[in-house]
Formats: sequence, structure tokens, C-alpha cells
Amino acid sequence: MKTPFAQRRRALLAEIAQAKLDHLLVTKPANLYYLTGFEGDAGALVVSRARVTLVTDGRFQAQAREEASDIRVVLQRGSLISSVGALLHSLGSQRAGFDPNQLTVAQLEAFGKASGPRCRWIPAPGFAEKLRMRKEAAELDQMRRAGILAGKVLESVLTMLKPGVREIEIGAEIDYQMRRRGASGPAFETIVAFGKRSALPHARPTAKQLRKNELVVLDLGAILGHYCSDITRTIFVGRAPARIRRCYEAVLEAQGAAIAAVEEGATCEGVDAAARKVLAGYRLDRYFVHSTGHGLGLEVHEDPRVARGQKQRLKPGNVITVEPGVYVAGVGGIRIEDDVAVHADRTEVITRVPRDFIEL
Ligand SMILES: [Mn+2]
Repeated sequence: MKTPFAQRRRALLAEIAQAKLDHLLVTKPANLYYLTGFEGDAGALVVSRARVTLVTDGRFQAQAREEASDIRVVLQRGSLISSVGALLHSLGSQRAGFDPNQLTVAQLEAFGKASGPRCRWIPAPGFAEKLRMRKEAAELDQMRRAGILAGKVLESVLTMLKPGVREIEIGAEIDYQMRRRGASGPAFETIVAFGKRSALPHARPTAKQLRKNELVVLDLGAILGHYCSDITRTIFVGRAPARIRRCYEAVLEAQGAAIAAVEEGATCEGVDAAARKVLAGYRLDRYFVHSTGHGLGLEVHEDPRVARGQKQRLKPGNVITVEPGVYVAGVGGIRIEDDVAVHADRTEVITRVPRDFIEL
């Protein structure tokens, strides 16, 4: 069976060589999976020019040998850190790259001690993450499935939005529906916010009951075959007052402008600015309190970040969310979010739920 892992490791080795490193230590589970197929949540990968070694403990031994069958799997003896240190020592150590975002100060110190004086530890942030930004065709297929699944789950709970229902009931139903439809679970804690609570961008579901004439924000994502989706819709239960309708139209227009700005070569800050400019035209920009979006893939938040100051240019294979919102404390909030893939010749919205204002 042809797997993508060896090709990804080759690409990583090119980065390692370019940075004049002899080894790269990889510990983040999403990167372990991306580079080897190993699905366990404990272990370390040492990618060296000469060989690639996965170190893990007894709980994952059989799993690692099966999932990462084309690389060397070493069972850790003692702690993971001392085992990795001994491995590097045996390889002749030299320059070992580590991701400063993934190790604590204490862990780095312990790795330093365990690998001996001939090993120099060099900060090497985001090497695998950089590769992960450019999704392969099979990854895009998986992300489409995850996006479509999230949309179906969202639409399936709309009929439950009746006065009296509690946020936690909707949240539980969303998570249940995801798993029933094949997801391994939610990509993040599902957000269900009624009424004034919709003004909190990251509201956790509570026992609050839905009343007539309230806003409802549903923000959910599913992990399907390792890949995350992320979608938000805002609904009004009852007949919406004109100012809420106007606010919704502004957010929808802002999202449309940002999606229209997505193309190969566009900067991430440019996409963010497109949404902000529309909201400024409605004098709502000061209520847009977060960035326009984020990269999506094996993790729900990954590179590239679609925010102010992000000069990075979009490339084919990037998948990002576009999710402007307005939040008025004590009143309510509106957010509309979709997942978008960048191609050389077009932009593809991979979540498929109508965006028209829904009044129930
Ligand atoms: Mn999001």
C-alpha cells in the first residue's frame, strides 16, 4: 500500500539539511502522525539524515510497529527523554533541532543532559507545520468529508432549537451526531450560545434555556479520519428585529468579501482586512474582536493565521477558516464561519451549509 509518509519525511529532511541540522526531534502527536502514520499520543521521532527512529513506550509498541511499519521503532527504556538522549548519543549527536513551542524549559534541559556534551540543541520551530500547510489531494478529500459532516450535524440540530431547550442539550446532541456519522470526536469543545451569551465568542454550553426572540450561535467541528472541520452559523429564534437583521447582513457581506479575497498570492492580512473593511462601513468593526480565520488540518488551529500583521501569502493546498463576527456585550453576537481551500485557479468553500439568515 502506498502511504504518503515517506515522501513527507523526504521533504522534512530537505528542510533539516537546509538548516544545517543533523537531527530533528519531533514530539507533537499531529506531527508524529503526519510523518509516520503513528496514531499514539506518546512518543518521539528522531529524524536524522542517516535514519528515522520512533521511540515510544510499551503501551504503544505493537501499534507503532504496525502503523509506522516502514521506520525503525525503538522501545523506550527508562524515560522517553533518556531514551532519546541515548539514541542521539549513539548516532554521534552533533546538531539536534527542537521546536521551542513544544518543549518546556525543564524538558529541554533534560534532553541536553541525556544526549551528552557532543549534542548541540538548536531551536527549529515549525518544520513539520510548514509542510502541513500545503495539503495533498488525499488530505483535501478528507477535509471535504469532515467539512460536509460538520454541516450535516449543524443542520440536523436546527429542529431542536425550540424555546425551553438548554445549551448543553444541543451541545450533547451535536457531539453525539458527529460520532454517529463517523467522526472520532469534536475538533474542539462545541460552542452553543443563546441570547446575550452569543456575545461571548467562545461560550461553553450551559444550562441556559432558549427563549423566543433570541440569537443562537452554533460553532462546531468534527475530526474525521484525523482531519478537522470548523463551521459556525447564527440563527434567530423568532422574528428578528431590523437591527439584528442588518448586523447579520453586514457579517455575511464581510465574510463574502474575505472569501473573495482568498486566492493564491494574497496575503493573510489582506484577507483579514477585506472583512474588517466591510464591517467598518457599517461602523461595526470595533465589535469584531478576533482574527478573521486560521489554518485547519490535523489540528483545528494551525498555520497560516489569517490576522492583522500576517504577511504570509496564500498558496495552493492551504485550508483556512473565514469567520468574521460582531459581538455586543449584553446584547448578543453573530458569527458566520466556513472552511476554504486555496487552489491555483480557484477558491473552494468546503463547508456546505446555506448562509442566508435563518429565522426559526
Ligand atoms: Mn474557527
